[in-house]
Amino acid sequence: MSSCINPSTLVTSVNGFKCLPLATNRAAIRIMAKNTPVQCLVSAKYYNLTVDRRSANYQPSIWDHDFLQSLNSNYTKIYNNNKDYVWRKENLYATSLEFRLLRQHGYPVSQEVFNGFKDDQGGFIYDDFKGILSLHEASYYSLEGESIMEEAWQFTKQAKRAVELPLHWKVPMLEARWFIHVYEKREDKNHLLLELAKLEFNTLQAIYQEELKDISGWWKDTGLGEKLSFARDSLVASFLWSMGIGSEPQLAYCRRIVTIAIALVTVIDDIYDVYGTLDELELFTVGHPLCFEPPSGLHEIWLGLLQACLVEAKWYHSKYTPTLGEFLENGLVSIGGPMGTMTSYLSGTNPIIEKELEFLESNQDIIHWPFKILRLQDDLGTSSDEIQRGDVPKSIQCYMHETGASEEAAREHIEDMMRQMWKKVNAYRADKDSPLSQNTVDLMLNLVRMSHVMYLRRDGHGAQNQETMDVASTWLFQPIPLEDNHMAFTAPTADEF
Ligand code: LA6
Ligand code: MN
Ligand code: MN
Ligand code: MN
Ligand code: MN
Repeated sequence: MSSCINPSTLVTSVNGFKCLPLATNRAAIRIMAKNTPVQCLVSAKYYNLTVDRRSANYQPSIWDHDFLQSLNSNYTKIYNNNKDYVWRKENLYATSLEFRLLRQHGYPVSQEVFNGFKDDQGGFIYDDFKGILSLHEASYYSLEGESIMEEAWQFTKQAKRAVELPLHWKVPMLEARWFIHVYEKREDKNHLLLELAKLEFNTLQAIYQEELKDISGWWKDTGLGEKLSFARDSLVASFLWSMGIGSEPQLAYCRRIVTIAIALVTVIDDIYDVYGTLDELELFTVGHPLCFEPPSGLHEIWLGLLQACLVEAKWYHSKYTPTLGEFLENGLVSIGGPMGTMTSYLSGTNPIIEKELEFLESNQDIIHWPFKILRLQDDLGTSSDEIQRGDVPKSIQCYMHETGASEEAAREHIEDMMRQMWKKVNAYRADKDSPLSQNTVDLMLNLVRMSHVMYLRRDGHGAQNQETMDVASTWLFQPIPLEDNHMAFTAPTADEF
């Protein structure tokens, strides 16, 4: 029996204090209740017999019943006694940890412990990341109907989202859509501001929709989507890229040209990757001006792209695995870095500046960094499928081949490479002596940012997956519902501003 209630197996540590857990305690009491009566029974059958018995002269217990009942330790079931709300208010990390551990071990603890961290607007007060992380973990122990815990999860989800992809790597307009969604939930929101933001978003979306209808007509006329059954029909995805690269309403022409370029380069890439024989591809590369006619000035850029695709096809057919460095120098061209940048610059800048154009054409290492990020991000999202269907080794496989690293380690290394490359891009962005204007740098960086959106853990460009449909739906197809009383919306007077 004693092994059932061995105290050393029952004592649990909560916040550094030892205490008996409630549930186990009850179990021990049940066991004792079942066993002790057997020992206390005296049978009537032997009542009158005189028996010589030994005595150990045991003294009555020095701890009588009343004494035992009077026991009252400050450390008993400590979670109920801890009313130190000042300490709580100051330490979201410790409160969340306490909450999570108590619930993990089956103790009742109220969501009200977080009340001290709520501000007047219903948000959470925090001053460090550890606190948010701890609150996020705690929120997974919530029960149905616990609104504070639900708010805690919603709140920390935003932090999780921020860690997944930083603001600096996000496309500004897509982020605005998310922020409207978050801001709308705030109790202290400015209704007028919110309504204006929604109207602006919806108006821009309506402009995009008209443009897309128009380009879709052009695309249908080329017949490329239907005739080339082996190739991806990426018109809508290509249009999303163009929206990210040039969001402003006045950049309609830029969006049109960029969409066409990306839809075409996607088809061409499939010709090189999956369809053409090596002989056909060599002919196609040399004779490409016969196949389609890019505006003069873009000839060189397109030729460079086709040549880079051909290099990859040759590597594939000869079963050659380049080093990561070798792959990247070629891969930044085959992914369309220079082509995408030049196309968006020429179609989205007015007037075109000779000095800028020369710099973009100069093919210097300094403008290779954003293109390398584009290539690395594409590989992170697409290379699992590519290797499966047969394709040239991409960054991940080149690095694995070069260093013997596992795929997981290679992916981690490549994510770190992207972050290091962004440091180069940041330095370039801040360089006052750069020949590129802020607008031009933004076009280029938004191309990179779109790659983070499209290829975050998946192939959002080529495979028509749920994530891309969600992006298309929230950004391009679904207007944001206005507030119920939007009919009462009237333009503010000058005084109100
Ligand atoms: C990427 O596909 C592709 F085709 C694009 C058009 C990406 C977008 C290009 C821009 C924005 P895939 P590969 C210029 O992953 O074969 O098949 O180079 O490209 O890895
Ligand atoms: Mn491809
Ligand atoms: Mn390719
Ligand atoms: Mn280079
Ligand atoms: Mn790819």
